[in-house]
Amino acid sequence: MTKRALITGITGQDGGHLAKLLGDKGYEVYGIIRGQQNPKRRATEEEFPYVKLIEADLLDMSSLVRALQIAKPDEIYNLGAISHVGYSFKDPQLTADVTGKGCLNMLEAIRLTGGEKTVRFYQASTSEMFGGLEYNRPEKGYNEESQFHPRSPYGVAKLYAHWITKNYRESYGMFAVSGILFNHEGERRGVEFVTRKITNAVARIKLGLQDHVELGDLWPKRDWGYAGDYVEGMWRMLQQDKPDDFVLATGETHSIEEFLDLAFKEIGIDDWKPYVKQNPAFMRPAEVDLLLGDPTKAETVLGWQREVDFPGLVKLMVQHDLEIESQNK
Ligand code: NAP
Ligand code: G4F
Repeated sequence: MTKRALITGITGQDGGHLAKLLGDKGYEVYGIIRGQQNPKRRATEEEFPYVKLIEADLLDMSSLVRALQIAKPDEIYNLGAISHVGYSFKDPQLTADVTGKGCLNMLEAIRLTGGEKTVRFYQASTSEMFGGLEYNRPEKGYNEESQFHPRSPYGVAKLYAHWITKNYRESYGMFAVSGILFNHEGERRGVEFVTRKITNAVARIKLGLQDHVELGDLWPKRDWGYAGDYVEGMWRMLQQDKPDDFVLATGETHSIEEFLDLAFKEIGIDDWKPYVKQNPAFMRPAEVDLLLGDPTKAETVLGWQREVDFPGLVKLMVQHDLEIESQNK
C-alpha cells in the first residue's frame, strides 16, 4: 500500500527536502499551502510536480480538517511556523498563534477526523527551547532530558507546541512525536537566516554585486547541520514501534565568526572584517549564547547519522550561491 504523507510548511526549507525524500520513497505527498496567491506556489509545483497542494492555514482549524479529509494521511509532518526568532520579537502574538496554537489546531483536527489511533504526527520542535548556557550547562550538550528555558517568543511558542504534542500522546495514545532539532541549513535556507545571508553576500561580493554585509552579534554559537540529513531523521522518528522524542544535532558548535572565516576563505578572502558591518537592527532583545546538541539517542535508537560536516556545509552553501548569483548577474 502506498503511504500518504501531509506536510505543513511545504514551501519552507525543510518542506522542500522532505517532499523530495518522501517522493523518492514512493509516498503520495500532500502539502499545505497558505494564502490566495502564495508567491512560492509556482516554484513548488515546478520542482515537485507529484505533490498535491491543498489550500489551508494553521490558524484555521476548519481548513486543516478539510485538508485531512482530502489527504487521508498516514503521516503528518507539522513543519509550518513563523520560524524566525528575530521576527518573533516583532510579532509575538502571531508567532504564538501560528507556531504554538497551530500545532494544537492540527492535533485537534486529527481527533475530529477520527485519526488519533491511525495517524502518525511529527512536530518540529527546536533547540531554541533550551535557551543557552546561562540556564543550563549540560556536559555533552543538550539532550532529550535537558531543562528548557526559551529566550524568545518563538521559543516559548515552540515549547507550548512541544508539550501539547506530548500531552496528546499521553492523553489519547496518539503516535505524536517531537524532533528537537538544532539549527540546520543548506541551499534551501531562507536569506533571512544568518548562514544563508552570509553565503549569499559572499557570493555577491565575489561577483562585484555588493561590497559588504550587515549583521548583528557575531559571538553566538550554534550547532549547525545540513537540512537534508535532518529530514531523514524526522522520517525515521515516524517509523519507530513506539512514539518518542529525539534530539537531532551534530555535537559541534561554532560561532558566526567561524562561519564567516570559512565562507570568505571559499572565495579566497582571509580577512572578512572589511566586508562586515555590525548593525544593531539585527540584534535581539534576548540572545541564546550557545547551542550544542547531543544526538546520542537518535544515533543509537534511530540509527541516524549526519553526513555533512561544518566545512562541507559552508562550502556547499557558498558554491550554490555563486552558481545562482552568477545566473542573476
Ligand atoms: P521555514 O523555511 O521558515 O518554513 C516555514 C514554513 O511555514 C513555510 O512553508 C511557511 O509558508 C509556513 N507557514 C508560515 N505560517 C503558516 C501558517 N499560518 N499556516 C501554514 N503554514 C505556515 O522553516 P524551516 O527552516 O523549513 O523549518 C521547518 C520547521 O522546523 C519550522 O517549524 C521551524 O520552526 C522548525 N525548526 C527549524 C530549524 C532549522 O534550523 N531550520 C530548527 C529547529 C526547528 P509560507 O511560504 O507561505 O510563508
Ligand atoms: O540564523 P538565525 O536567525 O537562527 P536562530 O535564531 O538560531 O534560529 C534558527 O534555528 C533554530 C534552532 O535553534 C530554529 F528553531 C529557528 O526556526 C531558526 O531556524 O540566527 C543565528 C544567530 C543568532 O544568534 C542571531 O542573533 O545569528 C545571529 N545573527 C547575527 N546577525 C543573525 C544576524 N541572525 C540573523 N537572522 N540575521 C543577522 O543579520
